[in-house]
Amino acid sequence: MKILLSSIGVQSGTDLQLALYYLKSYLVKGKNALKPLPDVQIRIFHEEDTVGYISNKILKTKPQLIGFSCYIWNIEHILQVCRRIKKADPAIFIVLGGPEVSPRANEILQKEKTIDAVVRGEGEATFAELVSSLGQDLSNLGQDLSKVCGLSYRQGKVVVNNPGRAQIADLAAIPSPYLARVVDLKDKNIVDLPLETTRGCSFRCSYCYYHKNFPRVRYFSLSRVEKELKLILSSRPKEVYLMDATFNACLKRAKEVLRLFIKYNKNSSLHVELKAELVDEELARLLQKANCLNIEIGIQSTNLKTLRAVNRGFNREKFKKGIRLLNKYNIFYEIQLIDALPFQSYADLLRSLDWLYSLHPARVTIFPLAMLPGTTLRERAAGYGIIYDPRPPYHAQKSCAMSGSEVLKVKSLRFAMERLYDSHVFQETFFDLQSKGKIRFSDIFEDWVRWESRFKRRCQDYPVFLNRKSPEFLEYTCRKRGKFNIFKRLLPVLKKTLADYQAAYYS
Ligand code: B12
Ligand code: SF4
Repeated sequence: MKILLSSIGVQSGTDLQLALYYLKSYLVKGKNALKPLPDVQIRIFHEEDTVGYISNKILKTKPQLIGFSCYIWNIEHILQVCRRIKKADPAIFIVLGGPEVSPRANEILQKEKTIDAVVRGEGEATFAELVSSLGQDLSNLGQDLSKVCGLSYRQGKVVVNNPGRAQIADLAAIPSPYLARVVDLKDKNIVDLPLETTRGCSFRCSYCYYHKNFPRVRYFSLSRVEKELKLILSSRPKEVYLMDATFNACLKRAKEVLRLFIKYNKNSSLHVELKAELVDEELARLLQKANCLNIEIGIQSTNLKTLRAVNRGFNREKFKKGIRLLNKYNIFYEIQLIDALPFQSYADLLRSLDWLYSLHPARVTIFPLAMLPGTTLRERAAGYGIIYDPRPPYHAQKSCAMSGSEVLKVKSLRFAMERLYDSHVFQETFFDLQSKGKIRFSDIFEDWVRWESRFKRRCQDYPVFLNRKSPEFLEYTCRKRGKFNIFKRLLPVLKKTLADYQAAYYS
């Protein structure tokens, strides 16, 4: 059978969609490989590619079955491509899989007559059984698919949802796409490489879907991880992106993986998601040595009522200690908050910012709350007064605690954080305003949001324009807070930073 596995990537994402390579490895390599071997190609598109372009490219490969990997960022685009493809060639069997469609399988099959089946949850075994049930050249099409656990499909006008499938007990059953040479590491278009060292999450955050797809934590053996790292690092990718939910959930293992990374690293950087509370001195040192340049730390909120409502733990003192250690080793990381979570008011967000910036973080950002299909929070949305866009990315528009205009204001706040902190031009002045002028960080941001709203200019060099205007903002906030003497004290420092910045970037 001729199979095409495809997806549409997101600009900020990885060049390689790991899910598709796992599916292919499982079909054609290892002990579960199908006989006779199907012809499996992988083709990944970009978000800027048009529906026409993608459909034409796919149709040219003359597939009999297409499997699309679906996420919040590509589902709408993929459904349009499916409609175009099915219109051009109704004989092609189209299967969807991925975290966006797993919880929506029934709804999608009801609405989209172009989709023949949806694989729910972990894909490798279900997809292989589906392909094998359909038979060589789709010769068994119309056969009974009711035995394929984890599959939803249309039989005539009825949508059938088969029982779910238990997760693969031993991850060794899935051949590594790297070690099995399914990934072409010489491909110059692949500059960053994704890798799973574990699958699943033991936490149960109510806004998250990942733990629903993979409820139990399973580990790939360390010897396999070592072989994978040795191989992929020898191809000198720019970055290795670990897909593990909380990389340091098991501290001992995280350190072992870092040691392996350090051992084989030639010149790559590492990307991980961490829990700050679980960072100790040795981990921080290893992260630095491993050239870990991209660390995501989800805190989501510092409001205990909010955290309880979304089923997340938080230990303020341990968090502070973890951040101090990352700072001590000069490691770059991003602390992530989410805006309209249950009980989280705009004022709560500002309080969180006051506390987080007092830790001198590398970077803080606020994400919009996405009410993901299949999550507990989405089921309970009404109870928290959360109104959200029914279309992806399902952003919350308001809640009992945060009004619609406050949700919109968070966007401006996020921009203020970028300009006043992340860009570094104002960072020193920002800390001085707080320590010498006794102005709260959150008041500085609030003043900036009001001050910035007067400018109509939104051209490409707007950030440069705002940098130039930053002394005016300093005066504005100092006057507003009755601290004009502080303005006079801080102005020379800001002017010098601006001059240095301009010299560095425009000389
Ligand atoms: C890497 C990543 C990203 C990358 C991009 C991904 C990429 N490859 O380029 C970045 C950082 C950009 C990103 C961003 C976001 N992400 Co993200 N991300 C991930 C992450 C960590 C890894 C995805 C992955 O490859 N996993 C490994 C593969 C093997 O697992 P899988 O994708 O689930 O695939 C398995 C099954 O789903 C199934 N399957 C998948 N595809 C197919 C196809 C077929 C045909 C079949 C049969 C089966 C099948 O089989 C696979 C193997 O078992 C996941 C969490 C996770 N660890 O999975 C979240 C995740 C995908 N992200 C999520 C979200 C919500 C986001 C954001 C909205 C978060 C935000 N803060 O704003 C943004 C959106 C970006 C945007 N611009 O719209 C959600 C998606 C939920 C959904 N409905 O799609 C996830 C699941 C995390 C979560 N909390 O629930 N993300
Ligand atoms: S948000 Fe992260 S820690 Fe929480 S359940 Fe999802 S993957 Fe696990």
